[in-house]
Amino acid sequence: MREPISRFLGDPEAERDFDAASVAVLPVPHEETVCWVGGTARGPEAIFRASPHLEFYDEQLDAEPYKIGVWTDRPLDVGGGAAAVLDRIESRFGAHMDAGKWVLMLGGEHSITPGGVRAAAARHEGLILVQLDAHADLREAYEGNPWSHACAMARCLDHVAELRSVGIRSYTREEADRIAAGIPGYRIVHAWEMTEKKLAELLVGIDDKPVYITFDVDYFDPSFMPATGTPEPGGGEWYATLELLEEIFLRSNVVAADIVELAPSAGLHHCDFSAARLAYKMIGLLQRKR
Ligand SMILES: [Mn+2]
Repeated sequence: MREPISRFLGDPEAERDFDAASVAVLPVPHEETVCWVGGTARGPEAIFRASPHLEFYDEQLDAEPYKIGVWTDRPLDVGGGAAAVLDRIESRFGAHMDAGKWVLMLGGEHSITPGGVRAAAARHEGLILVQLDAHADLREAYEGNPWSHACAMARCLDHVAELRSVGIRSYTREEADRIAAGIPGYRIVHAWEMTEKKLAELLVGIDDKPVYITFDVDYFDPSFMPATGTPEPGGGEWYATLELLEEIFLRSNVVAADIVELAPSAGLHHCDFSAARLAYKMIGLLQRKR
């Protein structure tokens, strides 16, 4: 049994201490309301374990993103129920933002996102939430629980001015009715309509605005990312996704992000590696913007 790796990028030389770091990685191994296949509590650890095997040079960006300074927090205490966890996330996330850090939260299930969004929205007027996901997550409650991952975006809408959702390909009649009735500030690009034109429409009005990116890995096609609780066919592809992220980072002011719903599975270590690569790509895009 190998020792657990509790840091993103692992190698201490690839990190700086808290004061010198620009990025704070916040692991939140929260898993409570999963519907089918579990394992997201082990997501942060799996990403950490894969991350030292990344090439620290990014060949597309011609840069070494770790040089921005990446510090990893201790895993957040996820005891005491969802509401308590969200309060704890908001507090820790907010403290890192107040210390001038760009926060990257690693889940855990998607229900953690409202905690980070609350912290970011309190500090950035007019925050726009960009959601990459297979699921709309707009239920008011799921099995009586308003804090379920199936309600994550409904809870975020209480705090953000706008929500832009992309890659969506699964939701309920209730959510469809809600979308059809019109949600203020909401734009959706379904997975089957991810054309250049539609994606351009998705990003109208983001220029220079504060943005929080929530990245549910089930956004990706399950042929590429099978290690997630509810893998929906017909999802996003790697390079097109990087282009979309690049556009968002270049045009807006991305103030924080999260990557959620990785459910590490034996034999699918490429998924852990891909999630680590995604995290490192985001840090690289942040570094280039700065
Ligand atoms: Mn999802």
